[in-house]
Amino acid sequence: MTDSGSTPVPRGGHGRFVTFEGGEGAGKTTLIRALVTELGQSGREVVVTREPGGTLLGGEIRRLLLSPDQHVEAVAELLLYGADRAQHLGEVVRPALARGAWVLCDRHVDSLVAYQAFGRGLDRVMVEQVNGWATGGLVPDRTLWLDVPVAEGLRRAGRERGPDRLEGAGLAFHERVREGFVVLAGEHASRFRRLDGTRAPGDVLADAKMALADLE
Ligand code: T5A
Repeated sequence: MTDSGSTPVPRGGHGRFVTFEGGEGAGKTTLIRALVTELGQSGREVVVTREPGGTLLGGEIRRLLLSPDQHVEAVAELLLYGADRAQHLGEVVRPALARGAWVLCDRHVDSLVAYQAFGRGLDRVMVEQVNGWATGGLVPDRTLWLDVPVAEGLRRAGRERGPDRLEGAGLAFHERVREGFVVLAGEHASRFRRLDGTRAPGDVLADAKMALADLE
């Protein structure tokens, strides 16, 4: 799918671009792992990737962005996420879609709006522009938003390791991020599906499969 007016993206076969969004520790990685097994059973190619960090260049950007010791200006942060995304779309996502693969991407454009516009308070138009430059107008076919209460997500995320730079940004910041996802889900109702991330992993997987059924 492309936004009207942008360059059409060549897509072969039945390529599908599915993104997973939500606050910290929402269970995206856990869900994606379970979905790969299910989706791969039909013999289709499934590509699992993430932002930031889905490429070699992106891995370096991710390290800089998430290091708790690194001070990053808000606009620099915005542009680094944008740079990661542009590289990732060109190197991984577009080629996979052109081959007809399903691409499961842990975070994408909606994280930029939720974190950098709603969370950091950067101008939303500027944030959307960065997304537009980075993606060239490519829009996910479906976005699964795993919604969990902020405190629960932070508790889960911090259980196995100390907080990274964004996880340590404070409760009020993460409440604004969640509000961003609420707004985005309303604005993009045709591609967004809200999943209750507090349900057991097996139930979240069943909900996700239902939310993707019409893309098959
Ligand atoms: N960011 C990213 C921006 O600010 N702008 C952007 O444009 C982009 C793309 C990325 C950071 O960058 C920010 C957002 C982030 O702060 P990250 O490490 O990729 O950093 O952060 P997360 O995506 O939040 O990764 P997490 O690993 O913290 O969260 P997940 O993947 O959502 O959660 P997951 O699956 O690892 O699960 C976390 C824990 O919860 C348990 C798991 O076992 C695990 O212990 N769990 C459940 N427990 C109970 N019930 C369930 N249903 C569970 N599912 C998982």
